[in-house]
Amino acid sequence: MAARKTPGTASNATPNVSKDDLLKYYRDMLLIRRFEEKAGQLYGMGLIGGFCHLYIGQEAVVVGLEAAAEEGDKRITSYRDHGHMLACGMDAKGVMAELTGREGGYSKGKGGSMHMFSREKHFYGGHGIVGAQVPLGAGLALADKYMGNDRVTFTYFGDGAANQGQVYETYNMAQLWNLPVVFVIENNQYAMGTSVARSTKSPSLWERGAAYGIRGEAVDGMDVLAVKAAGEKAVAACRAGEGPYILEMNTYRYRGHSMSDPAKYRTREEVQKMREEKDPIERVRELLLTGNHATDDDLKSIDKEIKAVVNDATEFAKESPEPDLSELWTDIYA
Ligand SMILES: Cc1ncc(C[n+]2csc(CCOP(=O)(O)OP(=O)(O)O)c2C)c(N)n1
Ligand SMILES: [Mg+2]
Repeated sequence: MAARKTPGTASNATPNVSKDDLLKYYRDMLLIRRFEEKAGQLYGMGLIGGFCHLYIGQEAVVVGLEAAAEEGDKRITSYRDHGHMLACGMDAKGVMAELTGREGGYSKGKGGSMHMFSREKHFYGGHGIVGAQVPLGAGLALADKYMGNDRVTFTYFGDGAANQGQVYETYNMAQLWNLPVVFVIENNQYAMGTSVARSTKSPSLWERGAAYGIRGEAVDGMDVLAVKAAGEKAVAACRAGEGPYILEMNTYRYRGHSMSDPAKYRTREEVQKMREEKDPIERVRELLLTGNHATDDDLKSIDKEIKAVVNDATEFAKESPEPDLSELWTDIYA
């Protein structure tokens, strides 16, 4: 068995990539980073209630996989979901307004951080129960198989969720029925305050698929190009009718588990080292600069553009009213 992979361990050769693609990945990752920083600030100011799980540090995973996706492909994830929404093209305004509980939000201000959906972008949430989205993701893939199209579902879950029984029940059915689902394990090394080393006996999570005959691989989840290359391989297998595929993304979250995490289970130095040595946005920035694809000034103007998008989203959210009290009686099963 392969040794446990640390975040940032290379697993794929760098694929050829165009200047426009690099600029797009840079923009998309930066949008997530700046949006999440703003969400953290608004939470601190009391403008966001309930739970709020930031995605900062993990941006290359969704941006790389969205680069491997096609129109009509589906995605479903956990509560750490704002990055997934932005990466699949959902509007920053609607996401921010939902975080702040406003009428203009994706769930009319009644869902909050963990409960947003977009039929248009094929984004199926946003799930607060750890692992619950895994069988649902296989169900989405079953629907596509039943309809006879060649769509693929990306089903994201964490290293903590990967120890749940329902994940393995799902693996069994997905392989048995040959479902077009890419299981994406976002191994950010921690489940709340519990490190993978403390919770997990087997050295790599993707290899557990072998018990069901499911192929997979570990990927440097801090490298958007490696993520995209692995995503393309997985998606091609699914579209060719070869059944499910597991991608274990070795990544890292810089912030606490949620906004109320005192982070006593790891050192500041550990986080600092990851930020300095493996940051996914810095990596693309370097490629853009050293490849002479962009100048410092070009990147500064992209930064400005992204800040404006996030500020507009914040203004939109603040100006959007809270839902009317009568909304308490709508959109419910009763
Ligand atoms: C069934 C269930 N058990 C426990 C919790 C509380 N809980 C929320 S997140 C979490 C950790 C999950 O970690 P991981 O799967 O690694 O995802 P990450 O938060 O790192 O993205 C736990 C135990 C929950 N929401 N649902
Ligand atoms: Mg985790």
